[in-house]
Amino acid sequence: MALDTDAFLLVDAQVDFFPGGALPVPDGDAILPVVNTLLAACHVQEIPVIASRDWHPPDHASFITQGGPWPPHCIRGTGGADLHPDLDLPPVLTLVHKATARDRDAYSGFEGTGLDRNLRQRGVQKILVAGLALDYCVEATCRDAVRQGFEVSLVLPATRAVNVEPGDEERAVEELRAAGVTLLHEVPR
Ligand code: VGL
Ligand code: ZN
Repeated sequence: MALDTDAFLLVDAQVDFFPGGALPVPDGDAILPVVNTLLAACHVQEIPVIASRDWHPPDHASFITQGGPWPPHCIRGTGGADLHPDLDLPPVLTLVHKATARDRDAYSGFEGTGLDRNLRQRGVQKILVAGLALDYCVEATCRDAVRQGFEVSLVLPATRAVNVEPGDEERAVEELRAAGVTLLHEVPR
């Protein structure tokens, strides 16, 4: 089976969100081979790849040091904000930077990035989504994509949840299903 999509959106697959990083998603490493399989299929089928990056200033409002909920992570320009080095990224990659302003957080890759316009300009209707973290930025990005009128499929083996509270993952999956996101339990290829 070929990938039935117009674009692949890889959400925040950054060093800080993998085990050993500043805000590690448990078992996050498990997505790497799956995402690489998807990237290979995109290459063969000439499907555009967009990667979002959480891209915070050093004193971002979401950091514990500023009274926010998260340990400092994905500080713009640092190694922790890089995409994971084991990703087989394509030579042409569209990067989207979000949550770049000090005073406000943004979980969705559509928030203040122009991603919506970028996708529409390319005639994209269907989006395939993967990345970290399922219960935060992946969820928010999928919801916004649906809201903007895109057909959204989420590749479950290519995402993992932080699970700050037990059950967050199940809640996120159920809410995405209810929002109209197609949940793929296997890697389409
Ligand atoms: C994220 C928490 C804080 C994410 C970003 O990418 O899911 N989570 N910043
Ligand atoms: Zn963040």
